[in-house]
Amino acid sequence: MGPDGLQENDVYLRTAVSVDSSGWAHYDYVKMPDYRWGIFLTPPEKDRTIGFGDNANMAAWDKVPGEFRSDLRRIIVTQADTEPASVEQQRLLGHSCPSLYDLRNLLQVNVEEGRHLWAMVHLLHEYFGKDGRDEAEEMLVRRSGNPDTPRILAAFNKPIDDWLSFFCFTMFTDRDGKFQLGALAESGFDPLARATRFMLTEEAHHLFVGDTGIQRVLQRTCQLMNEIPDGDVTQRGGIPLQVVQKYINFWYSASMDLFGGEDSSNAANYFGAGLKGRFGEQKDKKISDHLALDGYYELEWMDNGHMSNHQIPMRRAMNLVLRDSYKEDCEKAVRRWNKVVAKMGVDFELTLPSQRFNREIGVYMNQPFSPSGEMLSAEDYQSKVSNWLPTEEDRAYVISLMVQVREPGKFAGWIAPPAKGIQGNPLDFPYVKFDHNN
Ligand code: BYC
Ligand code: FE
Ligand code: FE
Repeated sequence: MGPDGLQENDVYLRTAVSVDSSGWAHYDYVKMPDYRWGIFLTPPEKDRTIGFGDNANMAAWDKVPGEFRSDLRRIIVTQADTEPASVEQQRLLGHSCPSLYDLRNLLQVNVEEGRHLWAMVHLLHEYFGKDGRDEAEEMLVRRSGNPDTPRILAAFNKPIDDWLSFFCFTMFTDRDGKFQLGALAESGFDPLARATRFMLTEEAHHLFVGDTGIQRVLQRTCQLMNEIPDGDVTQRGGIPLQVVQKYINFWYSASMDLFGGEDSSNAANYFGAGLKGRFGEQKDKKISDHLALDGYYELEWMDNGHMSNHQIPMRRAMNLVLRDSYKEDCEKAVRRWNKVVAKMGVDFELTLPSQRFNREIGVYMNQPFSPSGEMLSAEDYQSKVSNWLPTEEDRAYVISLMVQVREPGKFAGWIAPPAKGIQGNPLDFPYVKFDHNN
């Protein structure tokens, strides 16, 4: 279920060879089937203790604590399941890569997501015995988008048929990964903490691919807008800024759902047990209360026909707290993109939709909120939603632009080249080698 074709091509990949911070990355041509799926754990911290919850300050676990076994297994299974799901979603994109540089980045992301699955399956096999092995087998049965055996979380069943979706996914959905992995890196179950810490070092590149990918689309569109001031960029094969905004709305709202419900007893249990912390639980100076037994998170939602204020006890609001860290991170990127657009003299501002918009999970689920968070009537929402989410025509247009570009240094017309190549190599470096057979 990996990338379709491309098994025989030499790909200029980064491979993790050890965990020490200076020398873990090794760059060379590798055929994907030969990519080394190592299991990497960051070095153990001597006398590590649990950093939060009811078991705070006790020794971290190096075996599965019996009373939390099923919660822990469930967290690991949910995390593991997303990794192959993303590879399945992306498996056909190689056929329409906008450049060899982009193709290489796609394949780099794919092999690392494969490795992440391997790292999580290792935990299941090593620490959970038979039921862990059974869960690992199930992982091989589920398939992204399969109506009978879908992947666990909804965003991982949505198709990624074009590269604008791929960039939005790596920007917004991989970024959920950054925050979920960051929360698991705090775990009192030490093997999980050490595995996810190392995964996070790879995750940074996935986010880079998404962030710069969207930025390059914006740059190319603005360039076309400047060349044909009153014209329509679609006449020149560009992607209109409004369409980019709709894709952002789609993937950002789908990724918000990956944090679970706003008021969650699961989240409270995971935190209380010391299984899943907040982002930066140990390092962030702003987090000083590691018990979170006091205080409330206040949130407005619809109740008996009107919006009213609710107080969520802090531990039950941990999904929301994590999501807020995520939102802040996304906002920074959007501000950077807007600077790029403004610098090119184009008057357009990208925004992130409200947390209430287009939700399938939690307290705003299936309610007609606008991207600015306003409650609308169902009819009003229906009449406007084509301005906010990609329509069939938008998708068909974006897909029509997707043609494979294989000549080193050349880029498809809908995207600007990146600022620089990979690992000091020039843009026209053959990042993926094709011969006449493939
Ligand atoms: N879809 O208490 P609640 C990544 C269920 S991405 C479907 O609100 P909880 C990556 C839930 O199971 C990071 N069902 O939620 C990125 C529960 O069911 P039960 C992935 C959902 O449990 C790109 C009920 O609704 N990592 O690595 O606190 C490429 C009430 O749930 C969903 C993780 O997810 C949903 N979205 O939170 C490659 C970390 N949300 O109990 C990779 C591990 C909730 O009523 N997972 N439900 O049967 C977790 O920590 C939690 O399971 C979640 C859900 C945050 C996902
Ligand atoms: Fe991953
Ligand atoms: Fe990732």
